[in-house]
Parts: sequence; C-alpha cells; structure tokens
Amino acid sequence: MATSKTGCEGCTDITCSSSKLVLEQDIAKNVRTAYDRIQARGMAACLFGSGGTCCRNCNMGPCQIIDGVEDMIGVCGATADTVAARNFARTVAAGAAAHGDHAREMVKGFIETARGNGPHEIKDVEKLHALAKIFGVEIEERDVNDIALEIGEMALAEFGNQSEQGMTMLKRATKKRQEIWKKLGIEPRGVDREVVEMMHRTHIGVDQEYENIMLQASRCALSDGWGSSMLSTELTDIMFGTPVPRRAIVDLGVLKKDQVNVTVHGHEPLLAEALCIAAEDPEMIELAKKQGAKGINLAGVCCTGNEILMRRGIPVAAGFVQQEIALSTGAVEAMVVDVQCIMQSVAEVAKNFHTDIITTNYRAKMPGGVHIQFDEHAALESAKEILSRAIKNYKKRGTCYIPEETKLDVVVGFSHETINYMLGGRFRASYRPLNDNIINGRIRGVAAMVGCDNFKLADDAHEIIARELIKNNILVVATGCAATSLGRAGLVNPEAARYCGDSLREVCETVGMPPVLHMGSCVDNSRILIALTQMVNQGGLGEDIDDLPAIGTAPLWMSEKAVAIGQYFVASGAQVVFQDLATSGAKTFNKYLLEDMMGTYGAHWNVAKEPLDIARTMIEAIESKRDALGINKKKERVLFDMDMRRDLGDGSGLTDVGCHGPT
Ligand code: NFS
Repeated sequence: MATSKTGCEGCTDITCSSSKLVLEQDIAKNVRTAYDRIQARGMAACLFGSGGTCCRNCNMGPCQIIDGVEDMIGVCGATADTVAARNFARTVAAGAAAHGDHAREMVKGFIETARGNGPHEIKDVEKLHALAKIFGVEIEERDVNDIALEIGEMALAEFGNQSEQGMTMLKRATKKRQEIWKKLGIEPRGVDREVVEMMHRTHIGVDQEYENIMLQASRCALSDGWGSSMLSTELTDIMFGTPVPRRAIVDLGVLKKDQVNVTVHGHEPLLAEALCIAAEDPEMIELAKKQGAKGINLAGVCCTGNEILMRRGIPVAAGFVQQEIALSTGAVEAMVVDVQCIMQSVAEVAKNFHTDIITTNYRAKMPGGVHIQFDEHAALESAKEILSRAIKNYKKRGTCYIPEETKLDVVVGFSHETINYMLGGRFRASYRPLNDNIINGRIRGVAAMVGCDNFKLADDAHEIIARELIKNNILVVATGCAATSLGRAGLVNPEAARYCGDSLREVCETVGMPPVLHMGSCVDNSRILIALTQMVNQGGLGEDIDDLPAIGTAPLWMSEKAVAIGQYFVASGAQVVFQDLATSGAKTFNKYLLEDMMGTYGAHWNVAKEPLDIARTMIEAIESKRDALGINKKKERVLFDMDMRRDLGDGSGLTDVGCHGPT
C-alpha cells in the first residue's frame, strides 16, 4: 500500500502535498512507487559505486579499488584516481550524448520545416537573422526558408565535424574564455566526435592520467553546452517561437475531471508541439465529445512539459519524481513518452488503471507500452493517431482523484532575450539595468537552480534553497525539474516577491517579476550561458564568467545529463554545487574537482549535503565574487525615484504579467 513513504538518507517523508494526497487515496492502494522501492531495498548503496572506484571497463574485473591500499588497485594497475576520473568522464559523455541526440532530432525537424514539410513554420525571423550572422549566412534579399535551410544543414554537419575547427557557437563566449579553451586545446569540434573520443580514451589501457582525461571531459561537455544544447534551444525557438513571459499553472491539480487528460512526457518538443496543434483540431475535439468528454487537456511532465509551458503556457502536471503519481490519479487516458527520464515503472503503475503508456520513439520502447512511432514527415497525422487512442480510453476511466486544490499559478517564459526587456523597459533593452542592480547591491548576484529531482532528499529541498537565496537578495534563474518544483512551491510567481530580502523585493515588485525566473528545459541551460556572457559583455562585472557574482546548483541531480551540464558550467567559469558526486573514493581526483580546477578554469565543483548548506555555499561564493569586484562597499539604502522606476520598466506599458517580451 502506498501512503506516506520514507525516502532514503535525508528524505524522511513525501513532503509534496499533491503527491501525498494522491497516494493516500484508495484507488492508489495497489500502486508501487519509487518511494516504496527505496524503502523495500533496505540496504545502503555500494561504497565502491558511491565513491566512483568500481571499474567495469574490462573483463579482468570488476575491480573494486581502495585508494591508498597497495594491492587494491585494478588488475591492470589503474589507480583510484584514474578509475574515478574515467567513470566521471563517461558520465559526462552519456549526458552529452543524450542532449546531442535530442538536438540532432531538433535540427532535422528544423530542416524539414525549412523545406516546407510538416505543420511547423519559422516563427522567430529576428532570431533566425541573428543566428545567420553567427553562422556567416547571407540574409539580404533571401527567403526566410532558404536561410533556415542553409543554417540547418550547417548545424547538422557540425555534429560529425571531422576537421579540427571548433564549433560555431563558441564564438558567442567571451574573448577571454575562448582563449582559455584554445590554450588548453579543448575547443570542441562536434558532439558526436567528442563523445566517441571520450569513450575511446576511457577504454582500458588508453588515457591513464586523470587531468588529461578531464580535459576531454571538458571538451565533451562544452560540445553539449555551447554546441548541441545551444543549437537545440536556438533552432527550437526559431521554429516554435522564443518564449516571452506568460501565466500558466503547475502541479497535479492541472488534470481535468471532465476532459481527456493526455500527459506528454520526455524531452523532444517536436512531438509535443504537434500534439498541441492536433488537440485544437475540431475533428479531435469532436471525437472527444463523442466519448462524453468536454475536451482534450494536454499536460506536461518533465522537460517536454517545460518546453510547451514556456512557449504555449500548457500546464505542467509533474516533474520527474511525480510521473508515477500523475498516473496514480486514475485520471490520465494516456501518457505519451519519447526519450529520457521516463521511469520503466510507469507501465506497471498504468496497469492499475485504464491508462495507456504510448511510446513514440524507436529508441525508447518499454514492456507494457503501446508503440506508435512518431513520423516527423507526417507529424500531425502521428499526433492525431496518438490522440485518437487516448480519447478512446476516456470511457474506460473508473474512479479517479485529482487534487484540484494543489494547482499553482506561475509566470514563465524568461528567455535570455526577455531579460533584456524585462529590466530595461522599452527605453533601454539591454542587460545594463540588471548589471547596475547587481553593482549597487539591490541584487547581490544570480543563482541558477537546474536539473532533476531525486528521492535522495526530501521534495522540498529546492524550495528551501531558493527561499534562502531570495531572502538574501539573490535572483534565482531555474530550468528543468528544479523549475517545476519551485513552481509547485509558489516561488515562480510575482507574488513570491514577499519572500525576498528588502532590496530584491523592491526590484521584483517594481518590475512585476518573480524572484525565480523560469528559463526552460534542461537543454535551455544554454540560455544561462548566454545570459552570463551578456552580463560580462555589458560591462562593470569583470572580464569573464568567472568574475561574475553567479553560481549554479543541481541539488537533486540524478541524470547523467546533469553532470555534463555541471562540467560545462565549470569549464565556462561558473561554480556549481551538487549534493553529492561519485568521486569521494579517489582523494586526489576529488580534490582536483573540488579545488584544483580553479587554477585552470576559474571555477570548480562544490559538494554540500543539506539544502541550507548548499544555499550557504552559494551565498558565500557570490559575496566573495562581489568582494573581488570591489562592489561590496557599504551603501545607503536608495529609495526609487521616478527615473529609476522608468529604468526598471515601471509604468511603460507592461504586459499583464508585468514584463516586456521581445516583440
Ligand atoms: Ni533535465 Fe529533463 Fe527533469 Fe532532470 Fe530529467 S526531465 S532534461 S534530466 S529529471 S531536469
């Protein structure tokens, strides 16, 4: 029976109220969730695995290595540092591969769109032209689709670039950062190539020096952050529209009693966008009505959810840890999944109800799922076929329970472009006001909260960290399931300004913005790289990202993608804090990550166990950057006069959510 369950280590209970409400219902009594499985395991995690010193890279082992014990090295002689570095680097490669394969699909979809195939079109021409400039593509007197096709083909070619030339987007980094990468010889050439080289170098008997292994890990991670993830975000924006601030709702209460509920789970927005179009088709709505439903309600799960939330305001029902719970409501006709972060258990949970799990990508099938292949050449037809199947399930729905009271208002859609307008108003569309507010101390700095949620800490860990940060006048930007979790906590909302310290509250209230800015899905962490670079380029906060009072965290990371993201942040000069890393069994390598990387990149990894320790580590790092910049001088508290209000965008034709979009 699934009621209030115990997690592991710090997680003593399900603190998320909507999950709790659902699991306490009779209809969920036979459902087994991750909370049950964690409890049932009843054994501690393997010390070698947790410390990163179990080597399975050849068949002489597996070798379990104890650092500092003479005979407890690998049969081949590999030391704890070599093994832990190899394992860590392979994690980075797996994460980069996931983002890379996702990005490839988006580029292919973009090319089809440019060719006029499928239901999509080029929506953001301004952004297309900006990207054309970066790629050196001519735009004068050319058709939009021609330009898009040329960019799309150049982008696709970059994945398997065989020359030694670095990827195009690297040019967007600061001059200083580009020089660091060049000097280290780690300018990434293409994600496919860097992943292959990473796997080769960590094969038995190849790269044995942890620092050298980590150079390639940085190169591989950078091919993700400044390469495939950035390409994916930019081309997706051009095709589906760059997000602008909009209101939406999140949490399990977004499911609807009298409509066909279809949850869209996974990562690639090509399918989700086609489903959004199909769900508005009168033919589909009619079909739903024939089955007795009032309409079709699409709701997102995980990062697919974040993609359509940002661009269309489609509600998000659940983040990673709630995917089983969404099904346990008994109110979901179909969960449509593509790739990444889909727990195999959803098919088992669905067996308790009338729900179909519909897999749509040949890469990701599951026992108990129904497979309907999504055909990008006939996207709308595929989407309709999937929806029809879901609609037919509506009549089979039995007793259900939707915790309606748990839905929360959010304001989302903060692309790095929006930030230009948000604080600048129509008078100064730039990062100047943000920088000025950091320099004058009203905003102490910027903290990125990204990545997954995980059963290792209680569900409110994100909330605890974010509250501590905003209380200390630190502006939070969020992506991925971290952003969903903060939405559930009511922090992605202008009204949350009341939880901020005085000066951040003044800024948020004047502009009408939330203290936690939702910047999108996990691939959209590339938006944060660009935002940080724009802050540097705007002037007054140093010469490179490592000078900025800014820091990132993925406190509840569980996916390999999060480690790739952490590594590209650090290699770009931004500190990161994780709750744990599987490297503690190798002393020298662990010290390299937590201290010595500083000398090479101006940033290093940090580990802090408890949510408040994570927040404190972040606050201290931000304050020490402020000291180094010399902007921590004591200042009189300044009251806003009319000019300052105008600079912050007040009274200058704000949208209903109080912020300007790049219209
Ligand atoms: Ni990121 Fe998104 Fe969520 Fe984590 Fe998974 S959905 S890509 S990996 S769990 S944030």
